Amino acid sequence: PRTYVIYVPSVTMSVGALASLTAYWLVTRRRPMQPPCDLNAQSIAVQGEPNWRRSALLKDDALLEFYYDDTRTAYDMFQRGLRVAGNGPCLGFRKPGEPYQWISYTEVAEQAQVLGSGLLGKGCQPNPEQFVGIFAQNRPEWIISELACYTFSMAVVPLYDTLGEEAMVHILNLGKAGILCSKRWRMGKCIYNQYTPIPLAYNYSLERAFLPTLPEMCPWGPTDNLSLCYEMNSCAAQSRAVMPSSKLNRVLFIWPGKPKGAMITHGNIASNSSSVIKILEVCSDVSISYLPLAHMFERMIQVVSMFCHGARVGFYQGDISLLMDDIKTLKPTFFPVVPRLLNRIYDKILGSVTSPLRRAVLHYAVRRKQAELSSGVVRNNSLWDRLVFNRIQANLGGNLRFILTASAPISPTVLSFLRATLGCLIFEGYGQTECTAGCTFSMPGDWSAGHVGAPLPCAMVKLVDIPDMNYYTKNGEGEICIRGHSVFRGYLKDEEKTAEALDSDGWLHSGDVGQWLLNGTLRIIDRKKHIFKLSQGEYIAPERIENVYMRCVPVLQVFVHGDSLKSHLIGIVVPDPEVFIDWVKERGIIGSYKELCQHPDVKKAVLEDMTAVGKEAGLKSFEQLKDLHLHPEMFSVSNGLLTPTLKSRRVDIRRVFQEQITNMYSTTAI
Ligand SMILES: *[C@@H]1O[C@H](CO)[C@@H](O)[C@H](O)[C@H]1NC(C)=O
Ligand SMILES: *[C@@H]1O[C@H](CO)[C@@H](O)[C@H](O)[C@H]1NC(C)=O
Ligand SMILES: *[C@@H]1O[C@H](CO)[C@@H](O)[C@H](O)[C@H]1NC(C)=O
Ligand SMILES: *[C@@H]1O[C@H](CO)[C@@H](O)[C@H](O)[C@H]1NC(C)=O
Ligand SMILES: CC(=O)N[C@H]1CO[C@H](CO)[C@@H](O)[C@@H]1O
Repeated sequence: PRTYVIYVPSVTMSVGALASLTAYWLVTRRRPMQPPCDLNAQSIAVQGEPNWRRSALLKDDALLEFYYDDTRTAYDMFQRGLRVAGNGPCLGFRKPGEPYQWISYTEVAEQAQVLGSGLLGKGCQPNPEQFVGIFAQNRPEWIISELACYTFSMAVVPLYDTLGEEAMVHILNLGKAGILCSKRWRMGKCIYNQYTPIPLAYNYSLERAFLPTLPEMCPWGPTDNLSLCYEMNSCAAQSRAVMPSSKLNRVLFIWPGKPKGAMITHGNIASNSSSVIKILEVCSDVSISYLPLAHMFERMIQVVSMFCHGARVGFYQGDISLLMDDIKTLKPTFFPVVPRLLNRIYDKILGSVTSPLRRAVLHYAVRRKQAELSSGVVRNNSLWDRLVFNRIQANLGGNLRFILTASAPISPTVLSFLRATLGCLIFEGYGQTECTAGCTFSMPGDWSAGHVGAPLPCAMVKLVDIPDMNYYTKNGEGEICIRGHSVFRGYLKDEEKTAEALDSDGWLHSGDVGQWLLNGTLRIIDRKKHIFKLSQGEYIAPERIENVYMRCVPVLQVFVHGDSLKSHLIGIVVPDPEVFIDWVKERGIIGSYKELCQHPDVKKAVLEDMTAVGKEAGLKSFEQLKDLHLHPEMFSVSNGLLTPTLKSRRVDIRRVFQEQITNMYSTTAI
């Protein structure tokens, strides 16, 4: 199910054929999409400050707080969907090889109320100080549990296993949370054993809690007496009146890898999502849920464009290798993605075209479509779609209207290629949990790549100088700071970290370095804290890795480099002149210091030694260098590669070794 088949018939054109094709083109050519604002001026300077900008979609400096007057919380948004769709399908799930089954909006709302009443019966308090952890895979029950909390003003703490046990227990303890946990998750048991102030439901199978199979026992459907529903139903003797969350009530999100709970309010959610609604001005009707619900990005997409409009969300079967099959069955119109997945689709498409002729046709077709795109035409019914691309589109269900990519940068090549081949709108967003996932978003009609669009209407973006790194706002570069309705309220019970992230004027300091482009869009150019993500989403702290490698005998200095477009690390190593020649001699190679630095076998020996040391020190495989360049000259203050405090000037090292870095990435297999 995961192979992409590309069908490229050889095209022989007679004059007659050309004429009929031209006629066909005239009929099917779509009018270019009208962008919502001038694409050469997508953001506007605030108070005459060119580095402080807001969306060009706003009339003035007043930021957008909500879109519909009656939807100021995530609860309101669901209620709006309920009014629009009523008994229409809301949440979908499927068993292997079967079609999707749907739970309606009405059922979801009822189940949420029963579950919420049950939580109260179990001792939870109906107020925003009550936290409820949800620890399960993406499933309808996740959404129902979440809505149950919002129905009674409780705060939700999404948990996921890569957070680590310690972080989870820490956060749960901070909030004395109740916890709803799926039995299937191994980690659930550990958490349950360590942490039990309000053990809500470990022994109940969240998986099967609500499936409508035994209506006489419980109308919303348990299948056995250990089911959550049964338990909740008996606790909830009678269902309680709803006490919905208010705008300022919290929803907690945990910062990946660190035990910090970001306090997001319902107002934050309403603002970010309304911004996106405002930009898209489209309402999509089927989406697939497979990205972890504990990540803000995925949560927002669902609350937002989906529930608020009464749309459907289908869940994958829980196995990422079956995702493509789920997509083909569900035929989503909206597909939220992370760049890694788009990269995989791109590789698959290219990999499936082996003959040179087909490849030439594919590339030619892509260029034709890209030319159309640059004039604003997005379609899937051009001649080239018929000939080449519709087969590819069919593998993604054939109904896609738009794709949203976020969470890491995507390579412009991949983005432009897929915009052409998939024939649907692909938007790129930039943001982080602390600003409710969204900060900037690419404008419809702007199909250029290499930037992350303009500020969303709910927030302003300002750049500030970073003298250490040579970024100055006078050059249009600096740290990206965000202020507005989508910015969070701080970290839970952690004033110090909160003060680091939020300054006294309410600006969130993102740690990313950005650059304003002339047309008012933002480009991400660097990272302030020396932490970055690899393309598979792993966080890398290069200095920690460098400290490990410094223990290697032949290594004097080392610089670890990675890139969020790449999946592995490479390095620049300065060998220790004192020991290097002897160390290499022991391995049977003789030469001068400079010669040895160029010797491929020497490089291999150094890399092996470093890998062994790294392994011993507990570096994970993705934290190990996969290639390196041996450099015979020390990094020093005088050659500008060290700071006066003898720290690496990372930006400068990267610049000086750009050529070697590019070479290493082009030769190391991934
Ligand atoms: C859960 O089940 C285990 C054994 O299966 C039992 O020891 C424990 O008391 C149960 N917990 C609750 C809350 O029912
Ligand atoms: C649950 O079901 C089992 C067998 O299906 C039965 O033995 C047990 O008594 C039931 N427990 C309750 C509380 O109904
Ligand atoms: C083209 O896109 C529309 C939605 O915009 C969709 O309904 C249709 O099925 C798509 N066609 C193909 C061949 O993908
Ligand atoms: C905006 O500017 C960038 C950088 O100059 C460019 O790559 C991009 O194509 C521009 N976008 C539009 C829509 O002109
Ligand atoms: C779609 C959504 O609701 N949240 C978005 C907020 O904005 C950013 C774009 O900047 C998106 O990436 C988020 O998904």
